[in-house]
Amino acid sequence: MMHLNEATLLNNVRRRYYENRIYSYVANILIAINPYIEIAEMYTPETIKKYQGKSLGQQPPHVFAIADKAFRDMKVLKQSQSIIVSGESGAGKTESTKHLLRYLCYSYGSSAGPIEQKILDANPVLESFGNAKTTRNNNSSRFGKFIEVHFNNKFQVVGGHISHYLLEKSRICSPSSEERSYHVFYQLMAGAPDSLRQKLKLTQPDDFNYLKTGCTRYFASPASEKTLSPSQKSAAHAKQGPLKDNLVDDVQDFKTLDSALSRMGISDADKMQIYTMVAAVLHLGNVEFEDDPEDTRGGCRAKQSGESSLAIASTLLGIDASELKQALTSRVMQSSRGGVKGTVIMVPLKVYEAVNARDALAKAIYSKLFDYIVNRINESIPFQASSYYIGVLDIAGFEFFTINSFEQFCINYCNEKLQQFFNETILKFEQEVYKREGLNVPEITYADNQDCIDMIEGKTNGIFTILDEESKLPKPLYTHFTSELHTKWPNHFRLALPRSSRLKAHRSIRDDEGFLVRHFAGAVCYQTKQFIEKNNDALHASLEGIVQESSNKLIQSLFSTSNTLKGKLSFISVGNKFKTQLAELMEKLRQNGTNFIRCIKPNTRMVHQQFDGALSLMQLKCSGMTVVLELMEHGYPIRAPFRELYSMYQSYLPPKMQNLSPRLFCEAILGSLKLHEKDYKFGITRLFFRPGKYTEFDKLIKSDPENLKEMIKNLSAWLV
Ligand code: AD9
Ligand code: MG
Repeated sequence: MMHLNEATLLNNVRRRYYENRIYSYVANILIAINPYIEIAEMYTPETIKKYQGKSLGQQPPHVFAIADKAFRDMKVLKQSQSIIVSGESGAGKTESTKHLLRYLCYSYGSSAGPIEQKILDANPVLESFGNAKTTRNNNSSRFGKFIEVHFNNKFQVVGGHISHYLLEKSRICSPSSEERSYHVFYQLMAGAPDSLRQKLKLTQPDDFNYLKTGCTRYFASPASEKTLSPSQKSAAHAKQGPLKDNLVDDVQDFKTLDSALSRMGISDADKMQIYTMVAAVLHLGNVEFEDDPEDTRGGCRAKQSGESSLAIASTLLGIDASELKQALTSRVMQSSRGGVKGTVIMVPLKVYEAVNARDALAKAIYSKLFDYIVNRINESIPFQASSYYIGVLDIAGFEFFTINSFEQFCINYCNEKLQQFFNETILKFEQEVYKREGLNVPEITYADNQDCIDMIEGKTNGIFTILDEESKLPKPLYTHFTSELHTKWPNHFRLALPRSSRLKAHRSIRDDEGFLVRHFAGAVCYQTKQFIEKNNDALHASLEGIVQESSNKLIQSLFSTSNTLKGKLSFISVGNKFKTQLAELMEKLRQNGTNFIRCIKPNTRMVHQQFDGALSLMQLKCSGMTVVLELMEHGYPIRAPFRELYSMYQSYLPPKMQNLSPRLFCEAILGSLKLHEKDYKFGITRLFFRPGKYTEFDKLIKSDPENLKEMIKNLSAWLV
């Protein structure tokens, strides 16, 4: 491109997108536009072969080219590599990740084939338990992951490792009306054999409180619909017919899940335990509560109508039904007077407290099950023989919705860190190119976001710390937390009150109900209402106690490692855990070589061949691409190897002048044109131009015959 700026970049990717050329490069960064259609020839084994061992640019831009670059860099530099895939929900991160893994396993697998199969099998398993239909994506990952493919010293795949981040828990108990809970719930109901469904007492999604707030339809392909039983079919059609998505099909996906689990070495008995936990969560959700008129202290009791669900849930969880009932409707506390521990007392819970306890238990079971599954996957792909690895990061991009809560806060914090890393890396890369090419260019600087990161993660007054401190108070209040925040960060550029004048959508938020953060990608207003609950992962002690004593071995082991102190109200901070995980991840990223893929969603309707310019530009901005452009603007953004320029312009010169070496050819031309010396620089292998100057150069030669004549005259003199 002759000019490199926001407008030309947008226009270029748009034109390419309409020609089904969904991949483009800016420097070494791959931009991938979601085509929303299978472009089959793009991912065939033949295409994979074309990219093997080729350097970037030898073949058209492709996600495979990035995978191969990472592999070659690992081999040559003897350094592990990361591929950071980012983009908003539905932009194509997970699909790109799958293509990367397939490429690596297919191209550089060892003779121990089953290992690669297991690495690839991890995907359907993770997607069953961690993906859901949302309004933005029918197969949306509700967790972040870093998948490492490990290689031995002969650079063959020997194993893998998955780290996962921030599974969205609110979805387990209350998916919103257009969305679904995690796929596995529907897959079990639509695809499990009758005997299994009977054993787990699973009927239809509509029969379960945790599913019926959301969209209860199955995903079905025309083929799989035939295998649904009549009752499932009528459930599926009850609202608006089965959901259609080429890539998601609940009946088929259950089969895929089940066989992937088996191939991973998970026994039938273990699989049964896993499915049992999933069903238990649903039955638990059907236990409802009402005020207990006989309780003088205003407590509640489980509703009669939910008795059978309570019985089923306790059987599945391996705990006694009456103990479960008691733990859900009351909490054990130890009175203490003057520091001396007194008697244990039972405090009855109000209806809303019992509901919270039930939901907390369901969330804890499901999220620990998810941890367990990731562990089992990791056990099946050990990597003792590893020398290096290529890690692929698939994590949500910057988010701002009408209402933003703790989840968005965590993900945007993560994106601040990744953005900082991106800037550092790209800047370093640019400067390395200049150095390698022997250009004497002064240091380039860029807008730093360290102040925003400090405000969020700082040890003493960081937002996470203030939140944790609030949670440790006897009566934590989100309004108090919010005021504390504003008191501790007065007049800070990054933090503001959510004034209605600033953000129309937040008119309903009072000053003590929220805060506004000016992130690198824009200002986001956070509603703090659920920050305290969402930041606390602990169960109350009585509940923790009974699950730890479950007769079900899996449940027992899932809860045994918990750091809850018996008999004490404990607090496990989600924010703090994420902060630590992220620090570990950043450490890995800093040690590795880095490659970036920016995924762009061309429209919100999830359709083929429709490019919304404003939407796409916004994403290019949020992914830091425009910062890259700015960065390059300060340097020499347009560069071309001498031999390339030679072949492009050779024909404009008289034949006797054409047999110069490419470098001499370039020097001769530049020397005879009237370009300012500041506008270009000669590197060792290529010519660098200041922004806009290449166009001038091109025009001088091509579109002005007088100029060309003059140049040739000068050139003759120059050559003499
Ligand atoms: V989320 O943050 O997990 O909600 P992702 O992961 O960014 O999101 P995903 O990869 O799941 O998005 O892509 C969304 C959908 O776009 C897929 O289900 C496909 O239907 C479609 N897609 C994405 N990339 C491609 C592609 N390269 N070719 C064809 C694609 N379809
Ligand atoms: Mg995804």
